[in-house]
Amino acid sequence: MRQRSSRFSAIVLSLLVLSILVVTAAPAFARKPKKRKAAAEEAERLKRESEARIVALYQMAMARTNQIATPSQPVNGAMNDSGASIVAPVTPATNAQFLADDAASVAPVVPAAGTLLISEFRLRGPSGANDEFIEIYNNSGADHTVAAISGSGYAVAASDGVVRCTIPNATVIPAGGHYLCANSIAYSLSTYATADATYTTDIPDNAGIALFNNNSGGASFSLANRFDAVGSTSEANTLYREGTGYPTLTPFSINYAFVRDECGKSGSITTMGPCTISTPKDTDNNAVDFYFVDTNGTSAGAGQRLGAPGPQNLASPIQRNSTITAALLDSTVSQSSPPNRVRDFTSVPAQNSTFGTLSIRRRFVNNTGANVTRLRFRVIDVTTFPAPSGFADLRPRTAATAVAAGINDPVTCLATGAPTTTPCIVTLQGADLEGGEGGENPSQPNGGGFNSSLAVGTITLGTPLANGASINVQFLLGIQQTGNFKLYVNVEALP
Ligand SMILES: [Ca+2]
Ligand SMILES: [Ca+2]
Ligand SMILES: [Ca+2]
Repeated sequence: MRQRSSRFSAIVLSLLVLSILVVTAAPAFARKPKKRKAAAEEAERLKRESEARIVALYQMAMARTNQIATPSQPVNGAMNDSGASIVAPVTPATNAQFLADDAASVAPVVPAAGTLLISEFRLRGPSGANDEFIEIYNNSGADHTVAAISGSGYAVAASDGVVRCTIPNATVIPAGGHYLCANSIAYSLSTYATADATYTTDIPDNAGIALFNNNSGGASFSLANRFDAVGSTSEANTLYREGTGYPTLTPFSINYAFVRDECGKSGSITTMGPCTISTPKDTDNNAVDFYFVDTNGTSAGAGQRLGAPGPQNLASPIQRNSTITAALLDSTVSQSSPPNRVRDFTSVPAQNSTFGTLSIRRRFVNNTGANVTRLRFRVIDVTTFPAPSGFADLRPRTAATAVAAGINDPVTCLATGAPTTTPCIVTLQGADLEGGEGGENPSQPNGGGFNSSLAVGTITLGTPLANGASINVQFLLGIQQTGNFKLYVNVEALP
């Protein structure tokens, strides 16, 4: 086996931002001043709502051991929000100047396929065959109010045609937000995210599932009425899968999930370079849109990579890459140098750090325009188990609070330093692997991986991060194998 020195070097961190601004125009009503004012207010509201999500990703690292590289070239790449579309609200016809033929039928508004997606699911878990959840994601770019074409809501159904969950009419799923459906008999991740709706009828392993714009069932469960579907290659009913389906899974009761790709590399451990997306991918081909993760890096027939389930519900933090931005802790030195990155060679095998750790430090700025009451980061791309030789095997861990001295960055010092002028000392909050240590769920005894989340526990409703304020965060990565590495995260925050 090749001997590796464990000196990480060369690094890159670039913050890539591409913003897309889409403005929808509201109809102008010119009859009366009062109506003009209302129209102007409506136009402003629509404009605000339709500011498209800006996509930002951090290239946190790409490093090589065994050599000290010169400061790396930033890896640049365009980002695009390929899954999003802007849906303008339907304007009520209350300002019509005359009435059309009363007898004319009005076609019902049928929500389009892709507006809502099944973004993550599993049909079994550590608590057995009923340890199931199905996560729905609002991909429309605007808040979505549930309005079924028939029945009392939208339906999550399995390929037996039986409704498992109804998302009730009038439910508002925020733009980029989620809705969580789970089997209450054995769902084991309620400490991570409680279900918004529950059911008790098991869904068989590898069966297809779909989301429809009604819960009437029968002929109303049709392709035309379907938002999205995901099933395995062994699912016979094409209504309940997209493409040929994901590879059939050997059923083990492990802590697994199928997760929609949010980076654009379909869960590849070895594909380096920037992510091309940062929201769930939907090419209507389950096999490439989803990848398999579990907390032991198990090979169960549908791909193998260390990671964790991450169910999200109506109250979960929402991706805020565009408004919570990252900066180097100290921009006067390279991103591969302390205090921006610190390599510790101390071997601690019991903490998944046989070859030591890598600490990555960043300052995050709240530009959301409001208090942030919850902040966490989701790993959407990482080199981890089972990384082949030449690629680092990284295990995101819970980081402790730390202090960094000798900061010469005037912005960091002004925002967070003591004193507020250079040189200053700053405190770093440790990003906490959600689940993982301490018997939490999902337990990640091997450390985190794909789809794991890391929280900043000091930001709460009672102690929010004010608009314009900064917080310094330390990410800690255990190293089980040295080599080239990458780490991309999405910012998730409330509100
Ligand atoms: Ca099941
Ligand atoms: Ca789809
Ligand atoms: Ca999720």
